[in-house]
Amino acid sequence: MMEMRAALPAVLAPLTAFAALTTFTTSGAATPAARPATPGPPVAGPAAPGSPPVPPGPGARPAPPRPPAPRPEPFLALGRFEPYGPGRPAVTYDRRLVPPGTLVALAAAPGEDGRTIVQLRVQGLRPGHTYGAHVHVRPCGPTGEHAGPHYQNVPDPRQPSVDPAYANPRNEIWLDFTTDRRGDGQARAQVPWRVRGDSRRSVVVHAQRTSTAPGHAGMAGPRVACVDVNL
Ligand SMILES: [Cu+2]
Repeated sequence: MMEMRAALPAVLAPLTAFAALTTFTTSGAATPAARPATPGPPVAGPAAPGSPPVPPGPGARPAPPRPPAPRPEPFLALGRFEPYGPGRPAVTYDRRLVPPGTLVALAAAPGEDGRTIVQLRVQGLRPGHTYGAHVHVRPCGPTGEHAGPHYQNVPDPRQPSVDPAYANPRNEIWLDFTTDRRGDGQARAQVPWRVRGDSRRSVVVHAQRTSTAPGHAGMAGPRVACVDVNL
């Protein structure tokens, strides 16, 4: 992922507004941004006037300071789609629709207000083509099926989920995009909830636009590429 620094400005340009919402690392590695430094223990100051210190009783211990709640971490990955290899964070399964070496940028921000924002940008895919894309429950693997089904905020009791009441862009994170004449495309999704549980997820790119029809909702054809994401 490190070799693409020269191309980063072009890939990142549309992410500027998104980046303004939060703080990202700009390293080439698909690692989450560093946590902000946690405050150290409070420093004892002088006692307030008129309040003499109360000596602790025998055996009494001061309550340990409560650790701050973990802050949601923003995520930014930049790289190239390549055929699957262990540890490779951006994988193509279809060289025709996602040629090896094409560029991808993926940003995700689990907002502290409970929202989740995900933004995807690609360069050099097939021109003038509409791709489906969604957050899936597991990371990328040797085949597209390894990513499992779509992540759903409210899980559909019937799987595979093709009911528009559950398989929709409000209960899932959809990132469909249509490429321009150069094969560049982008998508942004915002949902008013946070992804729960294991943070190792993926964005899977599909061959077609995502269907919303009953019995087909959420389906978008073969899985042609995958990018790991921490959400
Ligand atoms: Cu999908």
